[in-house]
Amino acid sequence: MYAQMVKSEKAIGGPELETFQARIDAGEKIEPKDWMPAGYRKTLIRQISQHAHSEIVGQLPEGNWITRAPTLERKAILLAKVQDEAGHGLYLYCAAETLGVSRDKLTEMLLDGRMKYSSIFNYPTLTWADMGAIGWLVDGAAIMNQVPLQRTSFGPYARAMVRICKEESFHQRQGFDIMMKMAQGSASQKRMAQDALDRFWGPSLMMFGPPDTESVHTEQSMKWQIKMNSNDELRQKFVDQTVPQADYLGLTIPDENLRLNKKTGHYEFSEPDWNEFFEVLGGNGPCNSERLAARNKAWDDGKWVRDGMMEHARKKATKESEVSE
Ligand code: BYC
Repeated sequence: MYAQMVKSEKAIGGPELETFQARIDAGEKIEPKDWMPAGYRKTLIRQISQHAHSEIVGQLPEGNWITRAPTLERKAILLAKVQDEAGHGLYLYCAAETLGVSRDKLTEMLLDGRMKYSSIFNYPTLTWADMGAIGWLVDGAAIMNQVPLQRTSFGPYARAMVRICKEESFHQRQGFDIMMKMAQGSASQKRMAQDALDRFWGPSLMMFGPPDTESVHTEQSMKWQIKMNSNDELRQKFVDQTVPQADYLGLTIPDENLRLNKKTGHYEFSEPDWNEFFEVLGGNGPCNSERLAARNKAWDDGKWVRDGMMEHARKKATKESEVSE
């Protein structure tokens, strides 16, 4: 359906499409009221809302550890981080709404499983070291993907990304700080840190999406500058950045094939388990049903608040219209 839509627009071509592409190639921002191809709008809605949903669902694995943080300071930091993720979700839903879709509709599509969120959040957080691994690796991967998106062609998305990236870099540092503390701690703390790295390494590589050869959207999205890099380019950058950090921590990346290719200056590494990735995308990851159940419960439990707010707004509007008459 998506491919068909894009194809028919290409077939139609025409001056509008050419002018649109020329604006993008010249680095101009596309704003919500500007003309845009239906496929561009649809791709943005899909990507921005998948990103927004990821921020919201992403609160769950870390939220799981707020009550069990080892110190008051760590608890305050984790609480602030999880709140930041909620804020990121809100900026992104607002950016998506400028494209003519309502936040309620997007939420409905997340809750009934029609829309995706990042695969990474379907893995459990088993120990406190996982808070370190998530900050270091998951936020690290997110930054790698999102820094270039500050230059994406759609204005509201690019602007939302500026603030998100600032906060994500704080998140990444707090994760690295936890890992450093654990890696330099007792033998059992170091084991916990290594175990968290072992479990989160593969899923973090999967965050960048399938290999370029299997990516459905990359080619068109890069042409429209909705994506600035391909999945494999960003995955490579992430590995190149992260391996020296693991060395610094004294931890071992769980990949026997990992080696620096001196000629290219890049690390060679094993592909993650792509069968597992597609299983997780299909709803069969370790925590998919738990995550969706938690979001559905939150939505149902919040109904009385939404109803109360709507009623309050309705009464206020009625009163104001009576006064103005
Ligand atoms: N998980 O053609 P492709 C965060 C889907 S970080 C789930 O390459 P695209 C956070 C893809 O949607 C995470 N689904 O797609 C961090 C497509 O399916 P549909 C969020 C995935 O869109 C820390 C299909 O596979 N970040 O929020 O060109 C704390 C084919 O893939 C995944 C973003 O969303 C995945 N890992 O590229 C808290 C960044 N990978 O839609 C929160 C913005 C692929 O056709 N998004 N799929 O049914 C992007 O940059 C791109 O959407 C992706 C995928 C790189 C993720």
